[in-house]
Amino acid sequence: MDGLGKDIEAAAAARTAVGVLRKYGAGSIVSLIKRCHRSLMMTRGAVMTLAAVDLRANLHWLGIGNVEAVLVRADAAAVPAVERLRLQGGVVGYQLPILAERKRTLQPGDILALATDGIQGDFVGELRREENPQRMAERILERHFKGNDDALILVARYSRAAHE
Ligand SMILES: [Mn+2]
Repeated sequence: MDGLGKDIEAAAAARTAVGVLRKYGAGSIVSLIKRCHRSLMMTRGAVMTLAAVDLRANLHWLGIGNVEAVLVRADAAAVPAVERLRLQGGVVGYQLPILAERKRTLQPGDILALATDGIQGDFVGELRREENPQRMAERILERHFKGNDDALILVARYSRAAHE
């Protein structure tokens, strides 16, 4: 998530959303966005992208605004092998579209990266299939941090389904 603006009000909006997610984190991502929306109405609002993986290896995501989500498939021959996940317009706490959760089925080794707009958008090339996710995140922050905004990058690799 990224609170609107770059000051203490932006931080307050983001913190409010964090509190909602901590409290209701087990809920569906649609319900979480709605809860955040209600709680953030008294703040400046935030953009946010939520992603959850269920026990059937399905990645569910919902993004309002411009927190980017990129899925890199372990299988380089997959079509598409790299996908920028679709986001919806709006601001949580101000204006929500009709929420449409989306879904992809993951394979072991697939990589998901989430990045706020403090990271330049051309970081996808840094996502390498064989590398440690922490190292990828650190390198992206080093090379693609714009420097005029706060930034967050999260890189995760899906290992295997829980029932295996
Ligand atoms: Mn930002």
